[in-house]
Amino acid sequence: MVRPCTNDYFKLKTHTVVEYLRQKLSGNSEVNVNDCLSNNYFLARSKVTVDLFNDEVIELQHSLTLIKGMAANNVDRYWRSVQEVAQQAPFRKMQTPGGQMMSAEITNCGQVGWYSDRQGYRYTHLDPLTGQTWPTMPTCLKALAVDAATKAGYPKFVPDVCLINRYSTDSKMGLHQDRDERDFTQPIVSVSLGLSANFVFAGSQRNSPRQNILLEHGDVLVWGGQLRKHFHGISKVLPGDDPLTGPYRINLTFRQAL
Ligand SMILES: O=C(O)CCC(=O)C(=O)O
Repeated sequence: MVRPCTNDYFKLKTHTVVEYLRQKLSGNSEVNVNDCLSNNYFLARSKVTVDLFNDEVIELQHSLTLIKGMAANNVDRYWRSVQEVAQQAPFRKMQTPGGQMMSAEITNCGQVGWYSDRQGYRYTHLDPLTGQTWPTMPTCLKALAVDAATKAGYPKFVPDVCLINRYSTDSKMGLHQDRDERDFTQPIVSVSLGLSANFVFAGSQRNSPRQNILLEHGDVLVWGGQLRKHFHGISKVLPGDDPLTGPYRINLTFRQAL
């Protein structure tokens, strides 16, 4: 079902203005009204559909799809699974090849895990911290990623890794490309839980024009196709105390790496 244009426009406009005010009030000095207005314009031009499961599927650009609140439904199961993974493979800070510490804490589940240290960015079969294989990807998390990818037009996506980022409110993630995978025809599926964040989506160059996308609890963002290697990052996590995750934002990034 495609919603009538005027409703979409009104709803998205209201949403954007409310979020702008929320970000301002919570001290996000980086947010500016032009970003919000252009985001609003951009959103107003997006195609919004509501599928059979009542998920709101917003095509922000061709190959960049936001599924609002999709993960909020079974979130207790997802959250339990994240905690079980973290018991076996604890969150830890990783180093960039250049020697800087990343500010988000990271773990993984799946056939491989994404890892970074002075030797470079790569996928490993064993967790260097524990010496064990990475925990198996929980079935419910894999199913969520496959469903989201299918809704976004990638029915063949089978993730073999889920990178889990844990952000406190002073964590960020600089603009980067995901390019350690073998098959760039497969998309990225990114799930947000807990505190909201400003996700920055740029182009094929680091200095390409940027789009700010507010990611809230339960949102799932999928990108692929021509945008698969576009630069992206997290500029700000909004302060708060989330009922599920407390002072953290959790991001689950599913990829087909092998
Ligand atoms: O936290 C996010 O939403 C983005 C994470 C990300 O870009 C990554 O892990 O490569």
